[in-house]
This record gives sequence, structure tokens and C-alpha cells, in this order.
Amino acid sequence: MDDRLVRISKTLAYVLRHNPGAVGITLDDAGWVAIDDLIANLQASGHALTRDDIDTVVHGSDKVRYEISAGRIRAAQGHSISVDLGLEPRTPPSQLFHGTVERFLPSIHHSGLRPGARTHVHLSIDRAAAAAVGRRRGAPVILIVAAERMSQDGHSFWCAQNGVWLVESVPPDYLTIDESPAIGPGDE
Ligand code: HQG
Repeated sequence: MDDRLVRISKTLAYVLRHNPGAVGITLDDAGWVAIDDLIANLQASGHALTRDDIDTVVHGSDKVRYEISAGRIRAAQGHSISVDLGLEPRTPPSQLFHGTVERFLPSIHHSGLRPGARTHVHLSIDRAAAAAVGRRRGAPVILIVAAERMSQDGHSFWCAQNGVWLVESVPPDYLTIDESPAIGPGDE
């Protein structure tokens, strides 16, 4: 995606996950908004974009950040505002992964993974995806989450439409640092 489309993608993420009011739209309880309304309000707020741009952004990334249905759009996950994505709890794989950076480890060691500004902690299905998440902030550190044990102990897991696993938090007992050799994007 070129720079302009990356900017549009970031604007969509901000509006649909965090601050729809910034461009005067309201999301329904499940996080949806009519695409026509979104475009009209973004244009009125000074963002030059078309329906084609939105389709390119939605379909142009492996991460599948957005869902489109019946003329509406929503973010698949990553919200800080409260929305009901309508996901049913699911049994997770035995392990999931979380990418972070060294400087957060003392706090994570003390209090586990917390959702911070978002509604959920995000977990990845494989090491490579977790490394990419961590790399946004520096040299990635990958944490292994004992997801099956957590689930058996009564913690709920949800899997967003795009394959990102969501939990409310991860207590420290379920976390270990992945000591396997460093990996780059696409190595797994
Ligand atoms: C860390 C992007 C201190 C946590 C990515 C992370 C992902 C703690 C940061 C998605 C902590 C939160 C989500 C604790 C967790 N003490 N730090 N107790 N618990 N942290 O951005 O998982 O491109 O909210 O390790 O690719 O980094 O936007 O979460 O570093 O899929 O679609 O606090 O966002 O996707 O940061 O990223 P974030 P995340 P998009």
C-alpha cells in the first residue's frame, strides 16, 4: 500500500476502534457503521477518500483489520471503545504468543498481560506474527501463553474474524519467555 492508503488505513483504525466521534459518526453496539456515512463524514472532516480507497485498504492487507457486510464496515478487533463483536468463547490451541519488548517485562512479570487502552489483550497464533507485533516497539520479545491450561482454568478466549485471539488478561503464571532463536517476518 502506498503512503496515502496507509494514512487512510490508520484513520479508519482510529475512527472505527477508538474515536468515531472524531468525525461525527456513531457505531452500533456491534461496532458497525454504514460505509456511505463513514465516507461522507470523513470527507466532511477533510479526508479525501473514495469507496475504492476503502475497498483497497480493507482487502490490501494480510491483517484483515476490517469486516464489510451489507454496506457496513467495522474493525475486526483492536477496539478501545466498548463494542460487542458477537464472538462466542472458543477453545484455544495449546499455546498462543504475545509480542512485546524488553522494557515491559518487569511489569508483565509482576501483573501479567493487561489490555491497557484496548478492551482485550491480543494474542497471535504463531511466533512470527507475535514478533511482528513486538517489532512495532523495538527488538521483539515473544511470550508463550499456556492457553490450553488457562482455558481449562476457566479463562475465556475469543478468536476475532481475522484470527487474532483475544483474552481479558493473562496472569503471570501462564507466561514464559520464548527462548528459541530470533525469527523474522515470514520465517514461520
Ligand atoms: C504491553 C496491532 C506493561 C503489551 C498489532 C504491548 C496487534 C504491558 C502494550 C494489535 C503489560 C499494549 C495489538 C503490563 C501488556 N505492563 N506493558 N502488565 N501488559 N503490556 O498496542 O498487543 O496494526 O495495545 O505487551 O499488530 O502491542 O493496529 O497491544 O506492548 O495485532 O491492526 O502493552 O495492534 O495491530 O500495546 O498490539 P497495544 P499490542 P494493528
